Amino acid sequence: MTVHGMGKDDRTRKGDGEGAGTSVLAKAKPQTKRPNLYRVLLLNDDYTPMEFVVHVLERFFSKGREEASRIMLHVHQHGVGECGVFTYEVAETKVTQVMDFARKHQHPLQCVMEKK
Ligand code: TYC
Repeated sequence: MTVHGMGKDDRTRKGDGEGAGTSVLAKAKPQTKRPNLYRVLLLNDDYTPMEFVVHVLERFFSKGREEASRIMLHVHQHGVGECGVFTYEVAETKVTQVMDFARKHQHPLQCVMEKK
C-alpha cells in the first residue's frame, strides 16, 4: 500500500508503529547483486588435434597464442581445464559455439560449463 503523495521510489514511509505524523527513513537495500558465475571447461580426448584446441581458445575465448597453448597443454596433461568464467547466458553460448565448431570439423572435443 502506498502513502498518498509518495512515489514508490521514496524511502520515507509512515506507519510501522511510529507515532502519528512521524516518518522514518527505510534502510536502502544495496542494489548490487552478484551474478551467478559459470566456468567453461574443455575436456581432453585422444583425437582432437592440439592446434585445433589452440584455435578454439583463440577464436571463442579471445586468448593469445601463448595463453591458448598453455591452457591446451594443461587440458592435455590433466584431463580438464578452464577457458573462462562467465554469466550463465554467455557460458551457454560459448559451449554451444565450441561444440558446433568441433562437430563441423568432425572432432570429438567436448566443452562443458559448471557453476562456480
Ligand atoms: N589430447 C589431444 C592430442 O593429444 C589434444 C587435446 C588437448 C584434445 C585438449 C582436447 O581439450 C583438448 N591430440
